[in-house]
Amino acid sequence: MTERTFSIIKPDATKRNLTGKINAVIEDAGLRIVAQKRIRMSDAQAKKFYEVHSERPFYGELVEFMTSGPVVVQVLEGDNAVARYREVMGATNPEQAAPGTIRKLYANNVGENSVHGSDSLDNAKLEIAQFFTDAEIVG
Ligand code: RTP
Ligand code: MG
Repeated sequence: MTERTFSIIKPDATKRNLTGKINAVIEDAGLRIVAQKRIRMSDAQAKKFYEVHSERPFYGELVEFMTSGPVVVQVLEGDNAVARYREVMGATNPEQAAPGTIRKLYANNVGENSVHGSDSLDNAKLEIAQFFTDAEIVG
């Protein structure tokens, strides 16, 4: 089934000028980038986005990291896009990520792990709506 998922290229990756290389992995995996913009996330945006992790010990560090530099927010479209992109990203910890995945190729560590991808179709819809209007998504 054709789906849309939400992606973020995180500050560790934009800092190292890896946007194009990450986009190549995404496109080579058969996902289409149907919306994309480079933004600086505000503290309020990052706190809201990661609200599910607000009780976790790494929450403060995570919000600080996500606001530490530019990010590229994206909408990806394709067959089973949510699960497919999770595969392409690899495990949260790059040491456990499979060869060829974005995190294996580029992530610094479990926190600075280069990309975010929605973990369910419902969350994808909520996350896309936090950053894009319908008119900004061109399928
Ligand atoms: P994401 O939400 O960014 O796509 O990553 P994920 O599903 O693979 O991992 P999740 O458990 O949702 O964690 C969200 C992000 O929090 C940071 N994190 N740091 N220091 C730590 O132990 C730790 N654990 C998670 C990572 O940036 C992770 O992607
Ligand atoms: Mg997650």
